[in-house]
Amino acid sequence: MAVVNEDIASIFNKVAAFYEIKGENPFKVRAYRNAARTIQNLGTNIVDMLSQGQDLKELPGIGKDLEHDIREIVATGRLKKLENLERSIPPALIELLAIEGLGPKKVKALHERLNITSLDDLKEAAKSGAIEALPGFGKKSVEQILKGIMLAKKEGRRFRWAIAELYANDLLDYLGRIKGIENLVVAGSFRRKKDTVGDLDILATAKNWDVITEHFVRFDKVKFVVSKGSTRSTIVLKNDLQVDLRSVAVENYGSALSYFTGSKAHNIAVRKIAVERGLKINEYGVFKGERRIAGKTEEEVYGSIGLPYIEPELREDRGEIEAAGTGRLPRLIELRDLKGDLHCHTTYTDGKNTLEEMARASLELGHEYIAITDHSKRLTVARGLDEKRLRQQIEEIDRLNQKIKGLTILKGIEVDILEDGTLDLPDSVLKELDLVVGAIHYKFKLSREAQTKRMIKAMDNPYLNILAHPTGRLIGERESYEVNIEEVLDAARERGCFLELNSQPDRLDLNDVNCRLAKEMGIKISISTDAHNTFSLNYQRYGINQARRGWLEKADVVNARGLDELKYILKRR
Ligand code: DGT
Ligand code: CA
Ligand code: CA
Repeated sequence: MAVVNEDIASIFNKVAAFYEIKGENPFKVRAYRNAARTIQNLGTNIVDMLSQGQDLKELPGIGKDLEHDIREIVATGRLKKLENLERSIPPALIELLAIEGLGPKKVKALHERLNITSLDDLKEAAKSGAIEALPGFGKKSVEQILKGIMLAKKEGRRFRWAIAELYANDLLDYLGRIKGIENLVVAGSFRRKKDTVGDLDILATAKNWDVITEHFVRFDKVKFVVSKGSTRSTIVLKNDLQVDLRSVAVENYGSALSYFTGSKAHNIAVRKIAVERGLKINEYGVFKGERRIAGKTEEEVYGSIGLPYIEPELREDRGEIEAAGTGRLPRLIELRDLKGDLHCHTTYTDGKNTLEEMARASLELGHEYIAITDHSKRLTVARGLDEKRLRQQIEEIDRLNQKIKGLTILKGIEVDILEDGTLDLPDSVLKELDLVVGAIHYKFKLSREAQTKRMIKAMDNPYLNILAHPTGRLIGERESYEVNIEEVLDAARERGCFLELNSQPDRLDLNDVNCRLAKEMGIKISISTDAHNTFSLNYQRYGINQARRGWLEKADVVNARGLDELKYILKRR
């Protein structure tokens, strides 16, 4: 049974919680919790990293001991340390520990004095007044506990697309091996490549449906089975991701796929057109009165209402149906259109691979060029480059460009945008570079006005080519900063500046909607990885997903140009 990141994270979270209840050193508790978070958000399988011989200690917060634990989990699926801890504490207490406002001391007290071992016990005791009567608890903490219970039970957690993909691939692999499966596909927001997904909607056609269902509910990452039926089953995975599996008849496959791909708004708009044409569309097909006229493929379904096939990424009812009707659908950018990467880091700053390793990995991906854009000096935690070290890097790039054939390494920098909008390095150095990427790494909380001004001021510098991760969001962790994005886009267009679509799975910034806006305003986008190691040079595919959702075509993308053309457009003014 393959261990996934979520298994490791979940074990570490448990260790942290048990330590906490036992009153262990808070340092140890934090170390495990941080490690769990790092692993959960990784977007790369730890098992793959190990099999590729990568050093886990390069990951933030993973030291020698934690690496040792991870290797134990990967090798055995278990952690002895946790099992020893588990024997010493009632496991139900962990659930209580997750309630906001309930620390380990209180959980212990509730358990010992009121014998509370579940959320339901807790709720009952809170309502009956039993908790309020305990020393150390009052009206306020009871209120807080009740709110905490609600939060704990609240659904609505969403998963980054890249995380969902790990599980989706696993499931497809697993189900795909069953004899009798015909079609098998993940529909829903996953197929539309939305940046986050609420759950996975798997659609399958098969003759022996019972066998499939039995296999499905026995998937090794199942936490619990919600329902098991003849046409639909639902499970919740260990990481709390819900998965629906639906069976459809093979002749309905197209209409079911189109229905369950959504979005709901798109479906509604499609059905409206059907009604205008005297047709009815549902998951079972397209009907004219009682007669079924289409439904085997999605092309058939769209064709029945006079439309060409619409790519799933566009199905958000954002004008795609009108565009399809008038033959104006975009020809969406594809991964293979990208000729290089314009944002990455090396061991000169906080990258994990050397300049040469990054270059060779890029060559291997079939790139024509890669721009090295390490951090600038203000970012001291990343050992940002000052003039002197940047010049050393430039020299190394010159040497490597002689040595490595078939790839051009471009000289760049990810220069910090200072609080007043000036750049962290003088123009005299910037002008020697092939391109300058500018980014904000501090003072995220400026007023909307000040932040907008800061970015525009940065673009006033004629050497700034690309504004990196322009809104600063971290999916599920940090909102975008307050900024007037229309004003920033306007200023970018006036100044001949480009914006980045950062492909890190937790950034995807600009997002789909803003990419579309940029395109409509005539601003070009750089789909780059911000890779800090050779592996994440592969992340461009996540950026491509969002670019496609943002209607981008080849012509809208800076790094879909060949080297000569790129160099030409990088010369501002
Ligand atoms: P999610 O899971 O929140 O990321 O978003 P979706 O789009 O995957 O939504 P989900 O899982 O609730 O449903 C999957 C698809 O099923 C959805 O995209 C369209 C279709 N669907 C679900 N409910 C309805 C509905 O009430 N009406 C219509 N027309 N379609 C629906
Ligand atoms: Ca879904
Ligand atoms: Ca669903």
